[in-house]
Amino acid sequence: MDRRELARALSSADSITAPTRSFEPWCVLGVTGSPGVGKSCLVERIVSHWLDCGEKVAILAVDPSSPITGGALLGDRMRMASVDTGEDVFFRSIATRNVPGGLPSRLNRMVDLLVHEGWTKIIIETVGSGQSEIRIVAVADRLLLVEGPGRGDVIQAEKAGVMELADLIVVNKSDLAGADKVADEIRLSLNLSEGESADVLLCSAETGDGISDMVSAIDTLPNARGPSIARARERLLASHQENLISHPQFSDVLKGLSEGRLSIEEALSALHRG
Ligand SMILES: Nc1nc2c(ncn2[C@@H]2O[C@H](COP(=O)(O)OP(=O)(O)OP(=O)(O)O)[C@@H](O)[C@H]2O)c(=O)[nH]1
Ligand SMILES: [Mg+2]
Repeated sequence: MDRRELARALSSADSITAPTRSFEPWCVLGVTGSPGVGKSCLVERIVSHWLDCGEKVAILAVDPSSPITGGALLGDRMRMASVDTGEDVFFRSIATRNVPGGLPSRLNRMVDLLVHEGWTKIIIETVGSGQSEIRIVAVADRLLLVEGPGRGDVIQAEKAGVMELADLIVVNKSDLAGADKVADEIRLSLNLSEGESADVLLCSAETGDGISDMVSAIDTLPNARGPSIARARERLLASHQENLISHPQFSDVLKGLSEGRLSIEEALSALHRG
């Protein structure tokens, strides 16, 4: 499949029939964090490390929050990089609009196709820490949470449960004041939670400080960490929800429920049949 065929196949993900990928070796890195923390800049750094190691890297940017910092710029940079590196980078941005409840399974199929087509590392970048973003990143084998100084949304990420899912947390923009403090706060709140917690590293996508440590931390993460349970849970919930939504009777049952003809129990049992 050439790049154009691949792009076309990815855009009709429902018809993808690639075999389910195996989980060894790991290949999908999820990158999440609030808008503007530097996810795309970090992704670019990670990509260039991996290219040096001979990987073929595909990047799926889910709903880049801003066309300037998120989608277009990264896309252009990646296209430029691919010219230098013999077409070993593939970039695609994906809108979450009009995919009610169905994005995680769609992403899964896209990843299966990319792996089948010989891409050895896939990065999924997504903004934010809400429930739907958690579902999206639960597709990934490893999850990087990016924070930044002076943002005050550390607590927010914690609330939404992203910290629990993350395998590694990096505080980017370590060249700016306040990054150390944010890292300390995160470590503190992780210490309060149960179980083995993720490492917290400082780095700067701007200066390159800490980047190679971050990449080797990603590459050498132990496979069976606590968060994989949390992530399995998200995967399970996402596919359960998708099964409900894609049930042929879904809209009828919804109508019955809204008109009071069905109770919740009746609605659920109707959707569990067939
Ligand atoms: N000082 C400093 N600025 C950075 C660093 N990393 C990224 N930036 C800047 O932060 C801004 C946002 O960077 P992006 O990589 O686009 O951030 P993002 O998280 O991908 O943003 P969205 O995709 O829009 O959510 C850009 O202006 C970058 O130049 C860093 O390490 N230090
Ligand atoms: Mg971005």
